Amino acid sequence: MKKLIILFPLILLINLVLLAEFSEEKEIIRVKKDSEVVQTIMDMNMDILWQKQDQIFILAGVKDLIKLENTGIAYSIESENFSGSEDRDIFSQGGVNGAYHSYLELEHDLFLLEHLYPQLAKVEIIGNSHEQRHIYAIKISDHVLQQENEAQIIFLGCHHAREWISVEVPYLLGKYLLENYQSDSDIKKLVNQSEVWIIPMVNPDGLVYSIYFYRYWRKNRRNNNDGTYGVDLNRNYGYKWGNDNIGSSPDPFSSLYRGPYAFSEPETKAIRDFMTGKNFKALVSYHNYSQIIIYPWGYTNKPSHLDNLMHCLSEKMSNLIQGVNGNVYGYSQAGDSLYLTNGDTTDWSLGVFGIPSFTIELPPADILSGAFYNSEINITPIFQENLPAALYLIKWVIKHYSQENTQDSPKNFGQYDHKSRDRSRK
Ligand code: 0X9
Ligand code: CA
Ligand code: ZN
Repeated sequence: MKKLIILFPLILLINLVLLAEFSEEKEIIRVKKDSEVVQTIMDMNMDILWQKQDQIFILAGVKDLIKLENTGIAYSIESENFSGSEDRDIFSQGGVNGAYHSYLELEHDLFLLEHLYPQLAKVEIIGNSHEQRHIYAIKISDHVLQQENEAQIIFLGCHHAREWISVEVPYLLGKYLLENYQSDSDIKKLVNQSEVWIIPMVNPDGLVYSIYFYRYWRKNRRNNNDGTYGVDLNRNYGYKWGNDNIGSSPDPFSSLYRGPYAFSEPETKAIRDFMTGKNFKALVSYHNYSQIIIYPWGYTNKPSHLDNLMHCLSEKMSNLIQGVNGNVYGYSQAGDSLYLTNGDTTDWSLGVFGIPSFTIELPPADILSGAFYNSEINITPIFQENLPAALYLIKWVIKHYSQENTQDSPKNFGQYDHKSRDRSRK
């Protein structure tokens, strides 16, 4: 009996340790969708992967499963059905994550670009992650070492660790501009008249963790000192941060944990300080998956003062993307269609700098087509289909902000101002 009494707390302790140990392993679960279930899941801020018809697929940790059990919502574990062949594919071409960039490979390749194109490319370290990895930016412009009065635009990738394709698209954009500068007069003109800044890997610690330990990791690797790790960097920006708990969580365990305060993370702080010293005129943040272009606001479904402009630019980009491989990328205001969130990059860049800002959710379209996985052979076509849209936006910032157009104040967007559109049309 005595033994049992000692044993009980011990078992409890072991269980707690095990729970903490495994708290980062998550399962893909499926629940039947009805309005009550949806509400419960939203309230719990669970990591929704995909919904269709009467089904919702969720990435759920131990704590989520316990909560679900308590609510009595029935679920089935589906993880095995999604450990797809795409995953095995990615290791086929060597390197730690196949043809995708690891942190060290990106570092190497960025410095290689600088080495090959010293007149046009300059690598900068804009900050360090929790685990002391560098956050790299590459500037692409003529007279790259000088600060000229040119239109600046920024492309970001990999806020979320598991979204590997979001590193490749901005990196390949930079490489393309450099490699085609001499031979393509249009590219030369773009590069000469603008400063393109690319930060392909905002979350290096998370990416490393996703490669070596847990493919579905989303957040950074802050030690939350309660057995959990990570802040969702796309909930940690300082505009309407923590506005409510819809799509953003105060719970460190959650995949959508927004951190203890706005810009608590070295990674988001690096972006903030970097952008504050510049004069960017547009921002694109690449994510995946969904094939959709979304623009602020995300914290509310009310339209912003740039709603018409961002709608028009998204429409144009969507058409350009579709023109390449026929893939359809939808577009709309984030809070209007996808889901409400707060503290994301684009709400901050619109809210603080007043610039058109876009989240481009790269392929695949849905979880059945691979969710966070894109086969290595799709890296190039995904980049290619996104190239004309990126070039279009670079052209747009040049057109609207070149010295010849200095009379254009950021609040006067000419044609876009007068276009009124029907917001109910989708
Ligand atoms: O939830 C996000 O951070 C983004 N989607 S993802 O699946 N890549 O995680 C979308 C952010 C879009 N912005 C807002 N909805 N505010
Ligand atoms: Ca220049
Ligand atoms: Zn993302």
